[in-house]
Amino acid sequence: MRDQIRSIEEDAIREIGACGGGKDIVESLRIKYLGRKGVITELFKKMGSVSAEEKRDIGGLINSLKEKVSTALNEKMALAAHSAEESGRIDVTLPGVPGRIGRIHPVTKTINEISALFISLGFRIVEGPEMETEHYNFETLNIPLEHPSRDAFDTFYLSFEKKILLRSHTSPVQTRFMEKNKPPFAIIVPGRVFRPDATDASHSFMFHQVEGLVVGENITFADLKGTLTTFARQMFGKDARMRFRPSFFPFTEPSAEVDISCIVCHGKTADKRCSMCGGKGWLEIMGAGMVNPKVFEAVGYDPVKVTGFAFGMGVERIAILKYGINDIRLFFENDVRFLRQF
Ligand code: 2NL
Repeated sequence: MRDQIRSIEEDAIREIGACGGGKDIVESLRIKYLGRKGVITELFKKMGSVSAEEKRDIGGLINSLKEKVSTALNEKMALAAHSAEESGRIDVTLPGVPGRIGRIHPVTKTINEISALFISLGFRIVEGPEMETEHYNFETLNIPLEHPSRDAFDTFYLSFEKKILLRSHTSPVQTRFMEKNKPPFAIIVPGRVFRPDATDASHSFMFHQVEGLVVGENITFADLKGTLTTFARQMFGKDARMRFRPSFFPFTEPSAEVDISCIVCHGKTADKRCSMCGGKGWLEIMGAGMVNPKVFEAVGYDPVKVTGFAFGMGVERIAILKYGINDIRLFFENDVRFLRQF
């Protein structure tokens, strides 16, 4: 009896599995196995001749067989109901459903665009570690321990004892580069940076920077203005006007904030209702300056022989201005309704 149950199970599962037909054929299999005179129904009838002590076990085996066959038949029936043959409603000449294709993240896209532009001006791309030492993140950049500007950068320590932290700017990649290379050179350094800022529409504890550095003999502020003007006009439109405002960074002297004329109102009417600049007429796009001689000394360059200019921009800020985005958090929420617009 046990052997018979096992062999019926094998036959039934094989036969149902191999069945590729429509509802009628599946129904005929159901009658064959579970119908009033079906194979499994017949097994139940044989229970009368089973000894009293075997009845429980054998009964259980047949019930479980019935269960399995019935499940397999139901699945086949569901498939058959949907099959083209059965419904006759599928037009096989219709085009297929296209697969969903991923796309480049707007931050990556903006980094790629900025990089391509600087490459066309002769710059090389350099990258470096996101985990930094205090020495490279601060000391080589003329940000000593007691300097007030260190507060804005004093950032995520991975080990306070070992003085290792998440970099607050990509500048340390540039001082590392200077230690290993001789001028002249022009490099840009894109990458992720971390700062202890409270999150809101315009701040994030993690964002991306592109910094740039040009070092050689007789590099002047005129080179800085020419290079950054070329960059800004290609990025935001050839009619953009430039403004260089005096500013302060510990690693540059003199330093400047770089503005472009508003890309929405063009700064001509200074309309307070302008959605972009609010009537200021200008948009800040980056910070820049001539490399501070102290930085050159820290990496072993002679500041009498070489000069250079440097700049740094926030990638999200550039993308926000270029695409008219109103909240930096959108970049990091991974909502495809936002991401697929770029
Ligand atoms: C900003 C301002 C700036 C630099 C970054 C730099 C790097 C070296 C030497 C001197 Cl190795 N300067 N970088 C210079 C001026 C401004 O960034 O607001 N960034 C978001």
